Amino acid sequence: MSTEQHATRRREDYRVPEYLVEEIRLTFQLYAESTVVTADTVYAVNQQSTDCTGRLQLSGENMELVEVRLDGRRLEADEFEVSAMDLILVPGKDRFELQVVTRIDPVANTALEGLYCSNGNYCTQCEPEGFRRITYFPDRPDVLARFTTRIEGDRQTCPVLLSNGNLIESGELGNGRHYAVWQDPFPKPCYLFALVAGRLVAIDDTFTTRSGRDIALRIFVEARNRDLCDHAMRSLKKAMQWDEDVYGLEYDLDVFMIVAVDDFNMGAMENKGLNIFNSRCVLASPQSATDQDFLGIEGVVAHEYFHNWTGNRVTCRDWFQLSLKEGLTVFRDQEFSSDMNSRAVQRIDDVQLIRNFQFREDSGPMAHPVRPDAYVEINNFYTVTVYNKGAEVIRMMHTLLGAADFRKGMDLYFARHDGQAVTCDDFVAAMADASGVDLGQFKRWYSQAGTPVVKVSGQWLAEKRRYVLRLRQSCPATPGQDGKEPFHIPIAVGLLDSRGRDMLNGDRDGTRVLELREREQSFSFPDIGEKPVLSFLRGFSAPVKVELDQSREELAFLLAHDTDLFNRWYAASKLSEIVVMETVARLQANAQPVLDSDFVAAVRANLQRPASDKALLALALQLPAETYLAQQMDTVDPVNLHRGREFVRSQLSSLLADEFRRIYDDNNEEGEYRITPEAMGRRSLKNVALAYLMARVPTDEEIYALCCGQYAEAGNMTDAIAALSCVTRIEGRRRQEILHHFYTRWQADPLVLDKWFTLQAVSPLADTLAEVTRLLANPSFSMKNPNKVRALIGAFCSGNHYRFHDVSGAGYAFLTDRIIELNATNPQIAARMLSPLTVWKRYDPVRQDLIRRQLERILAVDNLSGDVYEIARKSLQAG
Ligand code: B3K
Ligand code: ZN
Repeated sequence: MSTEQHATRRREDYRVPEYLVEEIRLTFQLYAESTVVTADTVYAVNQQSTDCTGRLQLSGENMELVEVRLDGRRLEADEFEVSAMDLILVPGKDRFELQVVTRIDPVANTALEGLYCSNGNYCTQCEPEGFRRITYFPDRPDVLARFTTRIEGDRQTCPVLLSNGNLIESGELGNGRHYAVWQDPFPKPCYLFALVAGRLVAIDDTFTTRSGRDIALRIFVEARNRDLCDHAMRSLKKAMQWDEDVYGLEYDLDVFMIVAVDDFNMGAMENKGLNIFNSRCVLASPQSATDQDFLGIEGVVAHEYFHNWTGNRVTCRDWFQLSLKEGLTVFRDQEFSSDMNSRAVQRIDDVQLIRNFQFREDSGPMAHPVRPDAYVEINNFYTVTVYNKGAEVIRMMHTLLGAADFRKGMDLYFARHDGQAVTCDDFVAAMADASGVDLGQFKRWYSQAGTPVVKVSGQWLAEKRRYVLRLRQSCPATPGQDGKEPFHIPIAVGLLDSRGRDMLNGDRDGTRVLELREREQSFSFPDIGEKPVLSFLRGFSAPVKVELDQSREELAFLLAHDTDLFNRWYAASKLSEIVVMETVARLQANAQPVLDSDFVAAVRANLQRPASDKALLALALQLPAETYLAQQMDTVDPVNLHRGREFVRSQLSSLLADEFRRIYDDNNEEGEYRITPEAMGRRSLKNVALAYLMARVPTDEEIYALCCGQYAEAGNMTDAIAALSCVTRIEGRRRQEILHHFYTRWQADPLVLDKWFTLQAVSPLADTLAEVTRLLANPSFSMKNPNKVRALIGAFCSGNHYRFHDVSGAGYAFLTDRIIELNATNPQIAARMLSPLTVWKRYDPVRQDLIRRQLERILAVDNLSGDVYEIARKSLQAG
């Protein structure tokens, strides 16, 4: 397909809309393959607009236009222009009502944007540009309208008919059909519109707001899932309470609804008053969900709920401002989860995501600023940069302003912009105005892509009793941005004395926040009477890479003593990184690998120390992921990387077998299953110990039996999956038996089967690709279901670095075949799957060549979607 069809949109081209919408009344006559949508819309010229073309341009895609009426008069074919992407007419008046009738086919809609069917139920996904697949409309977030929605459907197959707002009418239509009318009093952009119809049951609860209003809470699921909603409901109520307590924000409608559907492109969607969720982010029981699933559900339910204020009441002016709502809402859900669970564990998880994925994105061909300047397909910009780096940007403002002034900034933001569509500049202005802090330079975080590097050197001047810290910042070039201006970076530091006590009395318990603004800057600390150990970037106070020469002794000291729990983990992770990379280097030089005995001693000491926080110990014991370590190599060598990491794992396993066994036994008591931070921490420590015990080469028979016993007796999914995951890494008959057992036990539960697919896809065994290929034909697998695609194909290609990058190139060809297939059915998912191929320049010439050829094969496909085109094209251009 030619480049013109994939036009680039630019932030600088923004124009205010020429027409605004006062109200829209929608009528849906639902039929599986031929749904008729009548949209009656009142338009008025926007007084703010300086454009006076007189043309009304409405977006529309993938539907049949039945008729158009202007103030009741049916327009002739020559009175409007209709193309594959829009409908244009000249209304000739400043205020008018337009009726547009369209016909759509929800069953054929495999892209899962607009109105589609999932398991026989109707649902919608309109963000960012799905509403244009329902009717012709100004599908942009700065056109806010009051919506009234009438749904007509079959009573038998669609007893439940839902849309945004409040139910104002319902009744019978004859012929076995019925209707419901919903009205949303809050003006909203069309991306927040939602409709759900189907055979669903509701789980009900209520929440009383602090001003005393009773809100009806309802979670809709298929009847078979009725018992799996308690955790989601509890999470919702906690989120509602938290938003009142921390931000003073109350819910605004009388009812809040969540619907779970199986086929969904992402996690969930914050439609006003009617959130639609991937069932993966709602359904849970101890038997079928892991601790991570429970935490994930709590976080996503909260995230979507928090959008009601940050996203819905105050929305984005245009899609370049996506981080306005996403970065802020991710920050809010992270803080919520920190308050509900362990703050340090939450921070480590969030930072791992940044380091493993966002840093990688920032160093590849798709690198873009938190507020991008241009895109071909906006769906490609729902990224870890916009979401998670965006959240780090908000977090840095929180650090610079302090909690109290940050809250003042939020209050001012809502006071100024409630009911408006605004920009990231508006948000920062509210923060700056409320606090008096100058955030001018800080705003570069929104406009400059790439991960800044901070080079650190510290010196203790004994005779002056002074410690001096020299910092130098730089940022590598990214596509379209060669030179970068210095960032305003909050750097939290501590200095520890030889007994591990904080020497600074900073604003936060021995922590001082330095503000690095220049390319080079020195900071001086008086009254430092002994040589301190530097604890740098506490809590990961900025999303930067740190270059700091710290000896193993210093890292081991920090691991044992740092008062900042995050930095204890960081020291552990840095220490393991050094040791694994050393092993990899020896393997590359064909030298015999040896494990550093000081490292073993540090790990042993860590295991012997009384663990106050078991979850933290479990995290500190885990070696960095191969995808993270790969980023530390000049030329990635997947084979030696894997072997080196496995060598360290198996050595630790045999050298510390007794310690791991003791930890396992001490933490194996499983009474009634609880999802408290303590219980989760205990399970994760026990299961990390099990994984180490099972990493011994050759496998210890007694341990193998222990592991199989844990699988057979597990009363919860966390323990079952942990054991199964160890077993799937070891070849043999028992592996097949136990996998078969799991499949048979859970055949009827698609979410649990996703785990089964993933475990096989991430196995390091040699025939994994052959197994993954066979699994494509498993009756429980479907290319139409995004969860299955992610669980099997995504897990192999993004989660199995070693086998995916096999030098035969078979993994690359496999992925390319799948992408080409998905391009025709679900372009959004196809484009997501491309990500492991984008970083091809980081590999050796042989692999580079193999990947490049696959990218070229993708670009040669007829009818290539804009989604896939943009990523494949940018990846190749980087070459
Ligand atoms: N806002 C939605 C994401 C929509 C993605 C469209 N490709 C979910 C969320 O971030 O809350
Ligand atoms: Zn969001």
